[in-house]
Amino acid sequence: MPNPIDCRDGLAALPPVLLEHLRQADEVLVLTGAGVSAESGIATFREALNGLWARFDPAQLATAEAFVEDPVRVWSWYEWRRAQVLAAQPNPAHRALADWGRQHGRLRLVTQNVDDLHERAGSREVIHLHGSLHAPRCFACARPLAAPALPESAEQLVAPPLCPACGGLARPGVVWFGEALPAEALASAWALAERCDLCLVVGTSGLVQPAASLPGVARQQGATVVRIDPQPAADFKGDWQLLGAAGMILPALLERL
Ligand code: BV8
Repeated sequence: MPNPIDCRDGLAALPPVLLEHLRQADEVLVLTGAGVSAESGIATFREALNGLWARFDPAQLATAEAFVEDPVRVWSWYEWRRAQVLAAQPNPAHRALADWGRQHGRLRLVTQNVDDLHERAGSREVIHLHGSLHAPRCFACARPLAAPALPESAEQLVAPPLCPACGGLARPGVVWFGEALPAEALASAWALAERCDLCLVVGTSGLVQPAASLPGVARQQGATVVRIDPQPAADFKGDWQLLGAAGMILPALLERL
């Protein structure tokens, strides 16, 4: 694997052969993580805990067990995150991916994120592997529920609303650790990884399975795998690592295609 390419000051160091791969790609899979929303002011998953939440580990809050143990704490954490997303705007990374999708036609976006910033930037048919902050459902009967009005203060503890049909507690419409991913979303993402010829991995630490296996599936069948992140990944098994912020690199790449 070639050394990471420092793109923090622009793409001058980009090898022409990489640009050719990007220009010639027939079918593009883009896998995004929390880093693509970082420049919209949304704390990444492993930073998603400041202020009131600083003393919690996200993986301890993002579980059904944590919700059963303390529904108010878990629901309040998600409402705090949902308020952040509603107050945020898509950033140049989201917009560049939406533009690329419109121009290319055979680019599919698979995200681990639970925000709707890709859609608000104009991306279509986004595959959400880990659900959405905007789609609560009943914890007991799984009926979809309307998202309630947000609490006054971003750090206010609020109780989850009750399901009008069965009286169960509302839960966030996200996939918690230990829960299965939506079967259709995972199957679509897997099929894309098995047939794409370019896989862009943007803003993810690659720690969470099964999403983290998708780039390896793409590489296995011969796709070119390009990672975009300010931090290099020592265990990255793809072809190119571009070091820098997605909000700078993606628009600059798009200009060169
Ligand atoms: C499953 C939704 C099986 C919730 C998330 C023991 C028990 C059970 C399961 C397991 C276990 N051990 C392992 C597992 C599997 C487990 C797992 O992978 N655990 C990990 C921690 C080891 N996976 C699961 O549990 C999955 N389910 O396996 O089910 C099953 C099967 C059948 C039937 C029943 C069960 C479910 C995983 C989904 C968990 N839910 N999110 C919520 O959001 O609260 S995952 C959560 O972390 C996020 O959604 C995100 O998807 C994921 C990874 O985070 P990242 O997006 O990568 O964010 P992170 O902060 O880590 O990194 C940000 C990156 O951005 C960094 O690299 C940073 O440098 C970069 N960055 C920063 N700024 C920028 C930038 N990049 C570009 N530009 C910038 N400006």
